[in-house]
Amino acid sequence: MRNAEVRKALSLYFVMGTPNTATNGEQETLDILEAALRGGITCFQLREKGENALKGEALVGFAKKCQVLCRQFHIPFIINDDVDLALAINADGVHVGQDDEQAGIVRTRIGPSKWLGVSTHNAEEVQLAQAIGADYVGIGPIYPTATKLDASAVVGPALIKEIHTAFPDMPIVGIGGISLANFGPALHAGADGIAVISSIASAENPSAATQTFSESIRAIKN
Ligand code: 3NM
Repeated sequence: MRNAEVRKALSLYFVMGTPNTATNGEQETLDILEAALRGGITCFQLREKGENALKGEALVGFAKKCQVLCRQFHIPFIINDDVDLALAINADGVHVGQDDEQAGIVRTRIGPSKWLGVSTHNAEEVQLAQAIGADYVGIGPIYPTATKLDASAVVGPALIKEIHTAFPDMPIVGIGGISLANFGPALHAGADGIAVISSIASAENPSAATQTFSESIRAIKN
């Protein structure tokens, strides 16, 4: 049940923080999130990272506003790499990378009911994520990305296929450089969905871009 719910939520997974918007502004970020929710995203991760990222009380207040929007649309609200924040506002889950707080410790801290996602780049990391009870893994970067400056080497859709074959029960989302022009191979390789930042956050019309993603993903999955 949970596995199926997670797989469904991974379909079109939008990731964003205020540094991913043109003005770095809270209202612009909320407007884009609302547009993406209207367009049909299936999960949202607040990833407030980088030089101009919100911190402290400002971050808590902003995260709550994002959470309210996600609740209106019945979409899971995940916090990137900040267990304290996720616990403080009772987010639906936490996502961590390999350089963040250790996933096993995060699982213990958040308990069994919140979702835990882990960014992975090879089979060994997926094995470990599975062992500590991750609900899904992110695999990337699928293509070159300018959004994450410290992204590791491009893995391509081939790694999704390898992981999907070796770990058939593990829900997978592909991330990194994914656009409307190139998202198909990740799904065909076995990913349950795609995660994007710039293809929605920097789109001329975020709602329309989301809608196009949503319809195209549905067409491939059905
Ligand atoms: N994680 P865009 S790539 C947040 O490879 C993130 O784990 C990655 O941004 C990974 O959709 C990435 O704009 C950036 O390429 C994704």
